[in-house]
Amino acid sequence: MKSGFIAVAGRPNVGKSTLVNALAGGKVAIVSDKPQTTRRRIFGIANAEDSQLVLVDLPGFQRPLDALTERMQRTVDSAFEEVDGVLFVLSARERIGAGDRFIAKRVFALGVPVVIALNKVDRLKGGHIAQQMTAAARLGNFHALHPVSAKTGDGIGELRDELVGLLPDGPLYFPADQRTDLTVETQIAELVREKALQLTRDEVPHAISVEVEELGERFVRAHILVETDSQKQILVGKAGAMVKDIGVRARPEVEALLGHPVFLELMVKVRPHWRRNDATLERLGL
Ligand SMILES: Nc1nc2c(ncn2[C@@H]2O[C@H](COP(=O)(O)OP(=O)(O)OP(=O)(O)O)[C@@H](O)[C@H]2O)c(=O)[nH]1
Ligand SMILES: [Mg+2]
Repeated sequence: MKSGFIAVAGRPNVGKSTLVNALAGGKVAIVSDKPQTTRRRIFGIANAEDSQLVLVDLPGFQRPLDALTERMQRTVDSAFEEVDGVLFVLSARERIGAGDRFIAKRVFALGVPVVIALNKVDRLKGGHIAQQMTAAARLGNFHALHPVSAKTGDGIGELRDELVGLLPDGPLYFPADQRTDLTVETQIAELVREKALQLTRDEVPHAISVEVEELGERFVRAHILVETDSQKQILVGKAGAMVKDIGVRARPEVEALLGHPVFLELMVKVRPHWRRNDATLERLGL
């Protein structure tokens, strides 16, 4: 049995979580077009007959702005301590630049193999991909470089085989049918947050957090936390239209996760400055 842990590093929004989902063969991490979607460490587990590849999905590298982003960056730093390799994700759709070089400095100094995934190659011309691969190759002494599309699945099988090849002989760290380490409550909270992120923009997505208050047989109650009254108005929407829409979008996925129908009750609450409040962050598991 080959088993071990691969940390997934990269700038915000390059597609780390989408890639983890593709590699794990199912949704473990939420995804959005807003940067800083991932706030906590999430294991995405790719099980096979003779291997268990644990992908450590992480927040993107960033300059900390408040207690939340400080904790997020600490999560990234500490995740590098005991891994068998790093999957360094780049976006082929953006200039490979200073932000990527900053991360490269960290990951290439860890002393473990670094596999580069040049993501989002779908719909890009061959010449452009080749150029980006050349730029990516300059970042450091990589073990392998794979152009992939987490969205279409292009190159994912090859990348998974490459990563499994880095794993030492080891035990099963998780039951072979488990795909993530998140609790059911956290998975539900994340699904609700994903839908709220899809429907909001500017500063609002960053001010949203979700907490499951009650998980019953056929009933889930969750709070959508925001920081100000005006954010609350946005999330509630005209005559409750927005919060209703979030519920309509989240419920099928919550039901798929639980395996049965549920009544999903969502309430929007103001929790001033929750991003700066260590006690609240602790409670939210961040
Ligand atoms: N075209 C294209 N879009 C992609 C691909 N992979 C991810 N995306 C999009 O890129 C955006 C960011 O994806 P995420 O997976 O949330 O990115 P992330 O790196 O985890 O972002 P953070 O958690 O915020 O650091 C989403 O809109 C995805 O749909 C891809 O292969 N091709
Ligand atoms: Mg993410």
